[in-house]
Amino acid sequence: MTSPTASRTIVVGAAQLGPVQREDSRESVVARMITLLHEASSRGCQLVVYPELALTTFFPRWFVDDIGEADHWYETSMPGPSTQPLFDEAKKLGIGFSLGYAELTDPDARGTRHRYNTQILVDGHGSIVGRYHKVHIPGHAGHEPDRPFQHAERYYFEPGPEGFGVWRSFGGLIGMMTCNDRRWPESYREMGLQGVEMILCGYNTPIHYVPDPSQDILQGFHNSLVMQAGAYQNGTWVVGVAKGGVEEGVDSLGQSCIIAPSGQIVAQAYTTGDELVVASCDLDWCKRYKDTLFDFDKYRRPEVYTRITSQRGAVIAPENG
Ligand code: CDT
Repeated sequence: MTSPTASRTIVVGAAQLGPVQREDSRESVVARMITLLHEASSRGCQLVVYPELALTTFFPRWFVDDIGEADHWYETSMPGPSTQPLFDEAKKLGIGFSLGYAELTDPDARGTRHRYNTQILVDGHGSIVGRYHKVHIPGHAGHEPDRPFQHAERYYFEPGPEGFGVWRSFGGLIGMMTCNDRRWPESYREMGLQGVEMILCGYNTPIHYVPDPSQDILQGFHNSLVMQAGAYQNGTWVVGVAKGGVEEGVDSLGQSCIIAPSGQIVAQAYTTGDELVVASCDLDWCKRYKDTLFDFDKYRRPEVYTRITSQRGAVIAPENG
């Protein structure tokens, strides 16, 4: 693997946000984000990572019959009027950032406007250098009135068609994924196969999992389990950033954390509110795993992994004999 030549250490801040209520304006959220940005600057951060759908409440918890009624939750430009101050302040401080938001695109060649759960990467000069559209969209597409709250992401967002990218930025190879993506090994491996050295992941995870409440007490365990495994198995840093706390009556997991390529958590949030978690991340640490136990070129066997891309659901093995 060839490495970029710039500094190999990134001081990164995981900027966890506490709840954003339905009535909270984007301007008030951006003000909170700028407060965290100033703290990040005083603690030497070069890159700050904000959660999924950072600018608004997690609106897929409500269903509307006409999706047009939900347009106000989406951004039609980035930066837009309410996010410009964040871009301006970050540029002034020379800090890059990653931000999750709901995107409503301009019409494409067929006149279709797309709705994506989007995450962007902005460099220290205020330029958007990477845009990612969430691939694994969880939850349901129709109204399920018996639930205590909806998780209608499959109604509000289409899955990103581009897959997982990795961008040369901040002196390294940076990838993005969003929330549910972190539970799927394919997300990490797609980026691992592009040499990723740091994956940025925002999330909103309700503690109550409606289809199977027995999983509720395991939410924190599963959160760290998947990100620690993904980091180790691909020799990459992972920065997981929550919107936590009780938002519109729904209790959401905090536990934002920064994970080393060894799989060890090196820093973790201890509140469920606005909190900055900082770590100094040596990207060369990735090589200890990428060049040894997880030397993909030497040890992987893609010729026997054909089901992974040819098949979606499980095809149960036939009975013996
Ligand atoms: N936002 C998001 O992707 N949340 C999911 C909740 C899954 S339950 C429908 C997550 O994986 O945390």
